[in-house]
This record gives sequence, C-alpha cells and structure tokens, in this order.
Amino acid sequence: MARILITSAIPYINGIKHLGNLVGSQLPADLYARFMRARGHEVMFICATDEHGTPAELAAAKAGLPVAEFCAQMHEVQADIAKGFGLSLDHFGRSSSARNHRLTQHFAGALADNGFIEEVSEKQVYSIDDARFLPDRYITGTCPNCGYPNARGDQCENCTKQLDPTDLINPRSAISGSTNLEVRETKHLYLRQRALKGEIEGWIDSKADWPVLTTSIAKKWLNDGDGLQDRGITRDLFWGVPVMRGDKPWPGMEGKVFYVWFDAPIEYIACTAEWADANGKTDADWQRWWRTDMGAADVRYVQFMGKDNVPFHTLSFPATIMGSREPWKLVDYIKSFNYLNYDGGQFSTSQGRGVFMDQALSILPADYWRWWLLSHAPESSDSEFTWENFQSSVNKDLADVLGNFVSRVTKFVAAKFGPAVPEGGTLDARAEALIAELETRVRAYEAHMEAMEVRKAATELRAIWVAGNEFLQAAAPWTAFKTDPAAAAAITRLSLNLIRLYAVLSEPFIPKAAAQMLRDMNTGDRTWPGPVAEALAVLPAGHAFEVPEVLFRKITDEERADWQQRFAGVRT
Ligand code: B3M
Ligand code: ZN
Repeated sequence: MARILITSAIPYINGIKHLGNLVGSQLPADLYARFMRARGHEVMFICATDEHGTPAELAAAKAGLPVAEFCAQMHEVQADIAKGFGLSLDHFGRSSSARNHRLTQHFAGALADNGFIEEVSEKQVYSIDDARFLPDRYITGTCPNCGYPNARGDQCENCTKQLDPTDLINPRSAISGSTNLEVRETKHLYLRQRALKGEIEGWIDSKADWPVLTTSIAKKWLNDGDGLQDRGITRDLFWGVPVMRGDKPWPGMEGKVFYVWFDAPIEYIACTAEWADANGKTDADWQRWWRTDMGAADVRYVQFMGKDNVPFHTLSFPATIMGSREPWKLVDYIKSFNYLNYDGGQFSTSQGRGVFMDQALSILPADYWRWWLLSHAPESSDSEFTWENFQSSVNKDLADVLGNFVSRVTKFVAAKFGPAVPEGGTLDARAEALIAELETRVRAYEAHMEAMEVRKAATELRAIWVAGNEFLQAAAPWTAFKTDPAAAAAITRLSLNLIRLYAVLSEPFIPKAAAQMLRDMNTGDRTWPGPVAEALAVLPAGHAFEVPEVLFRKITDEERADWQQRFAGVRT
C-alpha cells in the first residue's frame, strides 16, 4: 500500500468555475484519488479556495460586500458545488486560514534567513483617480509578448506569460478604466529565483517521466531570454497575508501583504493542516504527508492543473520550498491540461461565456458531466465542448451501452427467474471469450489510470461496457431460455456479476451511478478485480437484487436545442 498526496489547483474565490476549469484540475484529480483509494492506497486529496489577491478584492467590490464576508460566502458556494460534482476531497480549505497565514509568513522568514529575499525599491503603477497602486489584475492592457489586448498585469491569459504591470502596453485601471496613471516608487520583497535556477533546472531535468506539456512549459519559462526572473512576492493591497518575517514584524513592510501566488501554493500544505484541525488530528498527522523528516519521504505527490498554472508550480513554488532549506515534500508528478473550448469559442470567466459548474448541475446530474468531460479531457491538445457531442456521448455511452445493459439484464432475470441470481448451467465458449477479453481490457484500463491517461482510460472503460453489451446481444438469453433455461441462467448469472464489476471499475468516473448499481445488486463488495473470472463469481446463485430505476436517461433533441440557446450568450 502506497501513500498518495493529490492536490488540485485551488480555484479563485472570485466566481464559480466553468467546466473548462473543472476538467483541467479538480475533476481529473478526483478521478485519480478515487482510483487510488479503490486500489487500496492511502490517499490525501486536497483542494481549497484561493482567496487573496486582486481577483478577490475586485469581485467583492463588485458584489458590494466586505472582502472577508464575500470570501466566506463564496467558499460555501464553491464547497457545495464541489460536493455536487462528487469531488471526494479529504478537505476543502481556505487560503485565508490562520494556518496559511502562519505558514506563508514562516516560509518568507526562512527564505530571508537563507538569503533568498531581497528588498527592492521598485516602480509600480499608481492610479491618480483611484488614489492607489494598481498591482496585478487592477490593471489591464496589451500583452508585450503576443499583442493580446486584454492582458492582466500579472499574466497574459492568451500566451501564459507572467507579466509585471509596468510591462503592459496602453495600460488602464481595472477599477475605473482610468488611464490617468503614473509610476511611483514603492518597496517590495523579491524572491531571488535566479539564485535557485540551477537547482530548479536539475530537479526538472530529473523528472524524465513528466508529461511533455508540463516540461515544455517549465523549460520555456526557465530558459527563454528573460526566463526565470526574481519575482516580487509582496503587494500594496489591503487584503491578504500581512508581510511578517516568521512571527516578527518586517521593518519597512508595514501595511503590505504577500502576493497571492506566493501564499496560494503554500495553502496545499496549510490545507492539510486545516484537515488535521478539522478532524481532531495532531500536527504529526499532517506532517507525515509533507515533511520528509516526518514520514513524507515515501509519499507520492501528484498535482493537477491547467497549463496556465504550470509556471508557478514548476518554478515559483519549488523555489519557495527549495529556498526554505527545510525538508518539505516537492511534487513528484505534475499532470497538466490544455484548454477546453466552448462551442466555437473560449470558455471565459471574465466574459461569462460557457457553462458554469452550478448551471451544469441544475440541468443534469453530475455523472453525465463527469463522463463527458473526462472522456474528452484536453490532454494532448485543446478540446471542444459542443452540445451535439455532449448529447451523443451521453446517449450512446451512458444510456445505450451501460444503462441499457443493466436494465436489460435485471428486467429479464426478474421476469423469468425472479429477482435473484439464477442457478444452474455452465459458462460456454462465448462467455470464456468475454472473460479473456475483459482480462486484457481491465489490465489496460488500470495501466491508463495509473498513468493518468484520462482519455485512454475512458476509451478502455467504454470498451469494457461495450464488450458486455455485445456478449449479451450474441448470447441472447431470452432465446436460450425457451429451449435451455440452464444456459440462460449461466449467461445472466455472469451478466449480473458484470453489473457489479462495472460499478467497481466505473466508480472513479461516475460515482453516483456506480453506488446505485451496487445498491441495486445488493452488495457492498467494491473489491478491485484481481483475475476477472473471480471477480465475475462474487455474486452467488440465489443472491437477491433489485431492478434499478433508469440509470441514465437520454437527452432529447428539444433539450439540446434549448440548452444550446440558453447558454449561447453571456452569463450576467
Ligand atoms: N487560483 C488559478 C485559477 O483559479 C489559481 C490556481 C492557484 S493554484 C495554487 O484558475
Ligand atoms: Zn500574451
């Protein structure tokens, strides 16, 4: 049994995430966590809301709420939605927690003690009309790298380049739109990432097994001309973790806060401490996940995120950890994702374009979305959500293949034999061939899941469902029953066992349907299959079951057209 630490990029508090965000972080992380638990490993699956920085302040101002109150409310909203999607988090924390305040200040202190912090007097954009500095997202303008006209002061969402507000061409205030800006002197702390470049590079080079998407982005920002820059880790903002050197005041830094991207990844650690606090555990209980001197040396740590978050996780956060010279766990594997597009354009939070998590759940149960999103995960390239594709995948894979199999088998057996696993007969050559095929497919499915090849895993799972359906069609127990009821009994005994096996295998993708299938099969046996022949003999003759209600319903053309229209515009 291994110990596996899984973190998903922590969603900003400023609004409800769209399906593109979900499929690039929380959802595949959940898939992996569920699979690893099913295999008997000890899993810690962590996510939180990212509550600091300009996005939080701007959104709170828009909502007319004090920022702390806005964050508390939005955290609850996001926690409910996460639950609605079946995300099996061990803890959903908050980056504004006391734990994260202390830990962030601790890291800054350790970095300073080791000479990796520099105080820099720098020029920041000041808005005369707004009477304040405009860090990060308080300012927008044209990206100097790619020319995108709506780049934010911290990063261009078009080309993923990390920016400084003074880099922007034609800058304007995000609060007032004012261009009445000037550059003023202000003092900030810089993390000397450049001094750690060799170490970071050596570490990235040692990760030969990382996905190309992850390493290519990391190397790009490491080596491109102005590659790894020292970065400001403090801001002139009101909301955030106050700048302290450990638990001591930091002279000259009064009234400033740490930059959101400095404290956000530290929340992965702090959140695990929040988990311990919330569950009556000790510090040693969370430290065994994070401190290599406390047992974390044999933890495997996997992160999930969209490609725009890769630079921070391959360069900045590792620099924080390495520069602390303390034995914190570094990530072992980073699974990153491309973008999911929406119906011929982009999903966009700022523009309210696409389907958002709450809206999705209001029209269909989570499993429908989970299946489509995961089976179309943007792994090797961007992928696209269209309503036609969504309708046809759900109707074919879930309703026609899996749902139909379950319903045909259970209804037939209940009608002809009564609602229990039938007795008699032996497996024929066709059944043996099915078992052999499933043996190969189940092992392939496991391998794809281990490797976090999400689409390949989904394809294999679908093939596993299809194999059962084709077997049932060819074996035709309804025909056999007329002449040879024992043969029909053997076929359906195998098929009822297949339902249980499907529930176990499918649980990481469609947990609610899987739970219903197990309930209907009247079993709590969710043992991951060893040899398939054994897994298909778990439910013995005489074992009672229930005929399920419809597992998956079909999406009608009218619904599709209706939703297509309803979600064509912009969310207000
Ligand atoms: N909050 C990005 C986002 O919500 C950002 C990730 C932080 S991971 C430490 O899209
Ligand atoms: Zn750009």
